[in-house]
Amino acid sequence: MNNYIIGTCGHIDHGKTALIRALNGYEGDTTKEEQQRGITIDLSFSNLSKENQNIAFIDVPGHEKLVKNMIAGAFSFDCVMIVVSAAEKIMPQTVEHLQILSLLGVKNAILTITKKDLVEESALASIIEEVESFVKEFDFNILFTTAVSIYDENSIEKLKDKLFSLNASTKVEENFFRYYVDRIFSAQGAGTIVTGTVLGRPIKTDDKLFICDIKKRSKG
Ligand SMILES: Nc1nc2c(ncn2[C@@H]2O[C@H](COP(=O)(O)OP(=O)(O)OP(=O)(O)O)[C@@H](O)[C@H]2O)c(=O)[nH]1
Ligand SMILES: [Mg+2]
Repeated sequence: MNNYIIGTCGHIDHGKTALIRALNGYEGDTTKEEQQRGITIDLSFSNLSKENQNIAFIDVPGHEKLVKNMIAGAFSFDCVMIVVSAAEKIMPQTVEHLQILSLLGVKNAILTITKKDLVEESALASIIEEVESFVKEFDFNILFTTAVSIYDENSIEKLKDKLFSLNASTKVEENFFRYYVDRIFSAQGAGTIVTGTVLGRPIKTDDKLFICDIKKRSKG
């Protein structure tokens, strides 16, 4: 199975969660608070698969106060789907998310202009151009740009086809060990023990690890 992780980013209400719902039928905003406020709060994980291809989606919140949750998701993106509403274009959290993703080293990007039904068809080309030229100021490798509306099934099907045509060679191959600490406990004689999830390059028994945050080498 060929796995590819695509994460969303973009300003609040620009249609990230609705786009994923249109692509795979998954409702990301499930908690009572999310539904009452009409915003995404927590990350959601869903997927779209065909034959031996699996596209995993991580949907992030756009609210300015929830940037921490966005960062938590962004760590594992192979590719970011930059979501920008045709009606509002570049907004503060569009910029903030692009800056964060650049800092995190995410390179591959898909630019999706959403809500195209809200603008005149004749204006769309110049909106796409304006947004694209802004995004190009960042150091992303833009795989493709597309304009969609959740009310235009054809545009969603076209996007799906493009997603499945992405080559797994665009997947980021990390050459370093990355470890998500899920649990932490202490044991007498051993000190602090952590367990978690390995991302990036695997390690072997007896390999030495340096923990950058505390500038110490691990034992064991
Ligand atoms: N007209 C129109 N409305 C849309 C489209 N896509 C999304 N919307 C509406 O825009 C609103 C916000 O959509 P969401 O998908 O929740 O936006 P979001 O980017 O996930 O928002 P946060 O996660 O809170 O940042 C909802 O009312 C959607 O129905 C579209 O293509 N056209
Ligand atoms: Mg959302």
